[in-house]
Amino acid sequence: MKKTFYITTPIYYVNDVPHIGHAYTTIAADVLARYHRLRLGKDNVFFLTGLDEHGQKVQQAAARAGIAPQAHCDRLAPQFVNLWKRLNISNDDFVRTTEPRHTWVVQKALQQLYDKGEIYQRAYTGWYCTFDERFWTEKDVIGGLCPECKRPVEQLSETNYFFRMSKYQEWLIAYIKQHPDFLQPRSRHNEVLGFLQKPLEDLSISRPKSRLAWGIELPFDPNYVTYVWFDALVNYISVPGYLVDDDRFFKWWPADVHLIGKDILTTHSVYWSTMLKALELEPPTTIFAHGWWTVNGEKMSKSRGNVIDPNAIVDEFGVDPFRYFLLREVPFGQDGDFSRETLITRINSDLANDLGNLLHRTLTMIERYADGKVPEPGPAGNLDLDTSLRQMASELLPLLDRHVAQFEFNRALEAIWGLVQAGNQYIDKCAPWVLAKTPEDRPRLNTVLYNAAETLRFLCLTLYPFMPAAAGEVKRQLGLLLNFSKPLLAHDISWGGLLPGTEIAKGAPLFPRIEASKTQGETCVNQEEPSTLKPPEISNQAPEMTPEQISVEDFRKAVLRVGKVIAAERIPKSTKLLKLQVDIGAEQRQIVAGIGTKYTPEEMLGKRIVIVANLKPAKLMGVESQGMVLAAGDQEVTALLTTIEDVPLGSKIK
Ligand code: ME8
Repeated sequence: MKKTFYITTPIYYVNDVPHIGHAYTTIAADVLARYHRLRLGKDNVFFLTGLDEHGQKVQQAAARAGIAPQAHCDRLAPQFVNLWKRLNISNDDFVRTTEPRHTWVVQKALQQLYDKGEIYQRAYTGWYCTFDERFWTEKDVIGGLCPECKRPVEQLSETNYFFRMSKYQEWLIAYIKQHPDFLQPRSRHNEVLGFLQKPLEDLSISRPKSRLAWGIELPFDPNYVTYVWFDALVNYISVPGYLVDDDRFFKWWPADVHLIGKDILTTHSVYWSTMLKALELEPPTTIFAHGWWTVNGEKMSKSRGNVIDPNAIVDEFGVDPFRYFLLREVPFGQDGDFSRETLITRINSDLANDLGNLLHRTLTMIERYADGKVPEPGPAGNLDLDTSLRQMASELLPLLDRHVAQFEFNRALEAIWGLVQAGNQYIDKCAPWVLAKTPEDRPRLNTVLYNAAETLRFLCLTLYPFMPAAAGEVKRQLGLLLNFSKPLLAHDISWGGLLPGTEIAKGAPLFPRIEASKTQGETCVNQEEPSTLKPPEISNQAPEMTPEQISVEDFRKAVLRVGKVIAAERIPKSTKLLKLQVDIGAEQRQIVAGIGTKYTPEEMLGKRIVIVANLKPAKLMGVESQGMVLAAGDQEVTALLTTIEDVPLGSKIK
């Protein structure tokens, strides 16, 4: 493994506030940075993000706001800085391209290239797209529109400075072919090679001040400013110390990963690589272009009014659910669609039901059965169960190393959730609540509790890069002594690292369930509002209720939830009664049900049922029942109620 890791995000334009797309790239980069800090230590990782403050887009946005470009940048920059703080982004530096430490390097690099004859001046006539800030040739333009953004282009004749990009075309093709990991995912590698089949032109790297004043002045001609892309790309070398501090610079360069969206693949793979070649610097190891987010199936745009503000999502759902969703929902190279419904489903099923439940039930049992301290494990009784859990935990980190190296965040999270589910199943199968009843089973109970807690320790470690706040909370509640900024040592990642006697501090549920019904309820209210609603006096004519009818309000008083039977046994001396332990997501219920003539305890195990969850607890044959199972049958039970679809445990029935 390489000793250092340098990762960058694009530097975003300050023409508007950040949105979910910017958050996506930055969160992904943060996960990689945190992951590598866990493996290499914090001093060997450098994570850079920042802002692209020059160019036409920013100048126009400032003009719209009626203020000077620099004032506009100063006004918007905190929106990015604050959002990254809120999203727990652990960047090591934050560059703004108007800073002297950057502009100085841009000018030096330009001068070097000019002195070497890599930059020359010539008159040029072409089709200019203001939005993309670039010229197109006659053959590129279709019907007077920019081939990229489909906006109208205008013919411009200008004398500009050009970088001899064309002379590196053959070199670049060969380099890409020889370095299959340079452009990722594979589809992007092919895309760029396809693009390079057409002759590459030289790149205009200047804009006359008469047309655009907001930029870095060319060091060799005060009538021009630098083209915004030439300026912006240089941030990747200016910040680590190019031409300023060789030791620092070559500690980091070549960058390991430039993480970008697929929209800026050409500028990075073609412009940047050839610029670096001309500067006699190595290209970055990998440029990874991820996919594009749409919202409810539509392109995000201000005019559609569907731009997702990450702050609003965080206000409503929290930081870690947002981070988790973005990386879990869609394979990293592919496009994805954002909707509240899918976000809520993920939160309820993966976070509240699976992970939250594992933590909650483990800590509850350690509190209840072991005085709130992680017990000393007894001898392993049921060896197969214990061994497979232990093996799965021990193999998790090497597996994650592979997924993370391939940018497979969704598969990494799937692998982590494999262990979450294994932990829950382990508890279901070992049934600590049954072991707790017999003093002879105490050693086995201790082993089971220890193993569940140790599984959570592995989860805490591996979840940290993805959900740092949640991992911090698991660490606190489990009483773990972990330092996430130090590289993991062998004993951290070997089974048995959790110290018996560790005092736990159970807290509030890690991820409260989101009541989807609340959102739907609000929508319903809106649907009833139109003028077709009957005026109030007509409601007086509503038919009277018959004695056996109840109002919808009466029905809503019953809270019905989906649960899963995780343990079942007969109640001694009763043929009819079964005692069930039912998992309803955020909690577990003991329910005594009169279904013993129809079902055996074994048949009930794992069954998905529906319970009345707000029934006053009652005792049946001396055993407490905290709910009621819904069943069909006039006299005898003939069938239990379940759901057709596999819904998250705890889902409400309406
Ligand atoms: O292009 N889905 O800045 P920019 C996914 N300043 N990612 C998205 C997205 C979406 N819908 N929208 C934006 C620039 N992004 C230049 C970069 S780098 C030297 C200069 C993300 O503000 C994605 O990473 O337009 C994309 O590449 C980037 O924001 C573009 O940000």
